[in-house]
Amino acid sequence: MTQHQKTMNLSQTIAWLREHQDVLVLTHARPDGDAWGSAVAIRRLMERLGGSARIRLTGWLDPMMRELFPDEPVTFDDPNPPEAQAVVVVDTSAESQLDRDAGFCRSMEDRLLVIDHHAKGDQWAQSCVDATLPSTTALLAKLIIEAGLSLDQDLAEPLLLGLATDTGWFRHANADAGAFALAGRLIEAGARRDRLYQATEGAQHPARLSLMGTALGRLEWLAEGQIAITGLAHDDFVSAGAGAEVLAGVVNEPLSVRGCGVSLLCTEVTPGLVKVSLRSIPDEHGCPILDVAEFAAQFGGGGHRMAAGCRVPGDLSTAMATIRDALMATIS
Ligand SMILES: [Mn+2]
Repeated sequence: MTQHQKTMNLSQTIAWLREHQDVLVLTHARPDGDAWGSAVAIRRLMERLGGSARIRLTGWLDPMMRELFPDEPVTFDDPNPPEAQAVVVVDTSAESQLDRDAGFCRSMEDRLLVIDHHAKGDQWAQSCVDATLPSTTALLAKLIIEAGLSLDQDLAEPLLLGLATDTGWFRHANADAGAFALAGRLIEAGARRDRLYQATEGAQHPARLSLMGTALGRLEWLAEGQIAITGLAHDDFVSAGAGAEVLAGVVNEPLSVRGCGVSLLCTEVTPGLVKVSLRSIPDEHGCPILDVAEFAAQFGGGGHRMAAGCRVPGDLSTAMATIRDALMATIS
């Protein structure tokens, strides 16, 4: 993973999009609200620019999120290798997050464009990355405006989905003045925030509460309560009858405790492989006590300063011991 050096500006990116037809839109495996919103928005943008695009997803997409845009042409977990004249990858530039499409993307690199807002990722021949923005959809909004298109409901709604979910519905530190200004513009353009909120926050799986209860019951506090860590083992998921997809946002819960600045949630969905989600919030000086993206990079992961992820091999207790040791070594 390397820091992005130079990327295409908005007008170069629009020019690239205008030049390419029959575009396949990819995003990271198990798309979240920003990934799905970005995929829908770029597909609709391509259509406005006179091209055509279709979306290919891998992993799992929340059915409620799918239902927000039910008419979008999407292939899901298609085992056949994709075919396309050109490719746009949204909301990630990390090869590892592209799962089994990573090799395909490298083979298409001369006809591939990455549009992303993550500070760390892999280098690509063509990319438009702005890590100062709270969501990939915020970058797409800039592109749409740059292209001289008006924001209408069809474009604004998927854009607001990504902006709202990546900012934790405007609660996280990345919900800056620009995020609120863009939200106002999108709502003015017809984006229905109540519909988006209901689909993302008001439609949880019952297993979420039982897994969350187990995870919160096991919370460990490190560094005098500044760091919270907990985990769920493979057996926990088996008995709950659900996977980690029902746990979105649960990692943030310990951050509601006074003095807690970092939270880690370890999940062993696949036996012997533990996925770690990391979150941090700024202290009184505006700095997180731990740059979680930097920490996750030790394990080949990545993300933002305040939200990151990585994978650690081993069963839950082995992986958590590894993480605990690394945490203590990092903050001491
Ligand atoms: Mn994002």
